Amino acid sequence: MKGIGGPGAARARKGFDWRRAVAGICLLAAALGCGAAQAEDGYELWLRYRPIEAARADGYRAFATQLLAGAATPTQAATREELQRGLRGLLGAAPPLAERVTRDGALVVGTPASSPTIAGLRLDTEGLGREGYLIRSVVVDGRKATVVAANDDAGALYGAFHFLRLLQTRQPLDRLDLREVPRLKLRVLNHWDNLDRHVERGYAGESIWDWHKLPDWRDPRYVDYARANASIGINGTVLNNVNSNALILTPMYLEKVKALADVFRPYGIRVYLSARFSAPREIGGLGTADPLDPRVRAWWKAKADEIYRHVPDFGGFLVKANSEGQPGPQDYGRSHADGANMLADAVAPHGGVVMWRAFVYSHETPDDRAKQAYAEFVPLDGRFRPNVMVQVKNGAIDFQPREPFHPLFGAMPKTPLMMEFQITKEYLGFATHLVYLGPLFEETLRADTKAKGEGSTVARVIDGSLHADTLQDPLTGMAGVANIGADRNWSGSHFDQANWYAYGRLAWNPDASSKAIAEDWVRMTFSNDPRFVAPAVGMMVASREAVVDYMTPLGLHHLMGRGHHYGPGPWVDGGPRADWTSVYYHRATREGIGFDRSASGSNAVAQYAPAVAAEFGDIARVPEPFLLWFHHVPWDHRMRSGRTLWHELVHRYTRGVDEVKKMRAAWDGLAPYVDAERHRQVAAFLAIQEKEAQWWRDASLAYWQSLNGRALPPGYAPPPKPLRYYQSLEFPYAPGNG
Ligand code: GCV
Repeated sequence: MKGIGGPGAARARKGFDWRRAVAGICLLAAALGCGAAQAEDGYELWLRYRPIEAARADGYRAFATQLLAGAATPTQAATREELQRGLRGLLGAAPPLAERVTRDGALVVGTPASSPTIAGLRLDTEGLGREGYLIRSVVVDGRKATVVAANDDAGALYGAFHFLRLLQTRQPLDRLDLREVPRLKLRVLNHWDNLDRHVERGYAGESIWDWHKLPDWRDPRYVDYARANASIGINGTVLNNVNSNALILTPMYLEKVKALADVFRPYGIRVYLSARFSAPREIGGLGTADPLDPRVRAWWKAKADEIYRHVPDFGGFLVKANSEGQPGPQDYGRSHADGANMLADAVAPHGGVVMWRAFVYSHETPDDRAKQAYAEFVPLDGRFRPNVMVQVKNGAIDFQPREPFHPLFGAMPKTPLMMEFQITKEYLGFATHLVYLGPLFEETLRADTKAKGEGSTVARVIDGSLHADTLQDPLTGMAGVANIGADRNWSGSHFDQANWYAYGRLAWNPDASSKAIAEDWVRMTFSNDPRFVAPAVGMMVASREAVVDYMTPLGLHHLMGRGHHYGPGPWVDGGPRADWTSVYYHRATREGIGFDRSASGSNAVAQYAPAVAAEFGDIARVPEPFLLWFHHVPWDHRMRSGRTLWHELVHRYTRGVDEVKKMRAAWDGLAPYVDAERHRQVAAFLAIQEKEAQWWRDASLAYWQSLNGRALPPGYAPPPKPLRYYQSLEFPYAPGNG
């Protein structure tokens, strides 16, 4: 591809030369100092649309000399408005609107129905569905043009955002031939937001949903939320916490839900609700919520009808049932399938779906917690209605810094499985630690379940292609537990915005590269200067491994403070449930450490396909990052590095802290390329991260030493404080607690 300043760039135009005028305005702006990096608070996310540097802007203007985009529907209007806003910001002025291509360099956006120009081009839009799009360099009536074409307004909206991204990331525009179709149908955010605006596991302030003022006050921020989501292809949002309150289903709240749905609709975003299974009792006046009771079924059907009267395109229900104390069908001796199917029948006439979570475990079940979801759900394979998806967390425990993929992936060939990732960093340093989750998401999606031989990746399970023989045209989807709150920068920190962004891009294409996504995000959010881009992306890509090292190296897991999950707590023991303690998971003794999930232990490995089970179950073959997840290992066990396990653990904890030090130094060097306001906050948060990484290392090592009685290998600094100091720390007001 050629650069952006192609032959069209320098072509003189007849009449008023708006490009020249714009260039003049930009020069004036630069002279007035507007070109300098100005303080930014992060509100604009990756949709900043800052002026393209003068040397390149003319080249880009040559590809937006006119804008042909309808506004006959709310989605078309939103698309056109976004293009005008984006091009105005990037190029200094929005191109004039036109009905026909009369100049070289027109930008034509729409569908064959909305645009006669697009209809006339007879592009091959087959297979694009409702949401796919093409971006092509074409010739219209002898004039060069760029067309963003789709079958439906939603696809054109996504294409418009993609076109803007090409400019934002400084891509060439002169020979475009892009074709994009989302691989997953439902790309959904899960807000764990309560009606009192507390966000469970939220680290970005209170909920953005101002329930009290809704429906009359619709905060303009809701539109920006919708724009940001649409820009990365997110097409659904579950408004309330899975630990749900039945009040959300009452008429007063449905009015509020309707108000939000009306704001989001033009951006292709459907609203869903977390349903409390016991709602028929709590707000319905029934004495039971038994899913097989005809009165209960009738109540849910009537409730669904009522919801659809408010929100005709309501997406459906998300349900957490019989998990962590939530009500569910098992309270009545019924199965998860009975519960899910009852709700599915209620929403089916309206085209709704049910996302039924597989995050179930009970401390009354004596078996390894990691095995319980599989044990409950695999026998139900094939027993769910077609409009039910079983929503499965990426790993079998709970969003740890590293987990092997959940054994349910690949094990339910007759049931659509939906991925659930956690974007908010409950176990990864809350908002202050810079941890880019793209590599974590990518690692799970690329993991090979081997359910049908090599190449049976998790991505192929969730996109439906792996089980195409047993599931025809299934629902497909991905859910991300949102990290969005009322904080001005949305996510609690500037770099946490990248996790929202990466989630959306990977939900669109689960095979995308997390590194390439990071690069796009860095360019859009901060700067295209290569002196900034490469080091910033480098920090992001390294950050996930760093947090694994300083929190839970080599397959350790669930070692954080009790309840709030802030900071190290490997000593956590006792309390109401063994499976909410750390000692349950690490099983460290004087002799060794780790959870034996091999055949000699809980045999959780047997839940994986035989080839994977053989690998995970063999201490000589298990990938070292999962060693202590699957095996109880003597401290003197020889690692592939030649170190003993104890030495390797000390090495990795220390390496994690060192990596954060490197991240800090790298960020310090990036000050010239970032506005001072954002630079200062990231630097301050990195300082917190370094302090807390050190704390994780020191507290963990002090605790392991108290069990194994070993000194640190030579050259490693001992923990500066005694174990009792770390154990004495308490954080009753740590944010996000449930
Ligand atoms: C919404 C973990 C979290 C809980 C969360 C639960 C879930 O246990 O700590 O806050 O509850 O997962 O995913 O349902």
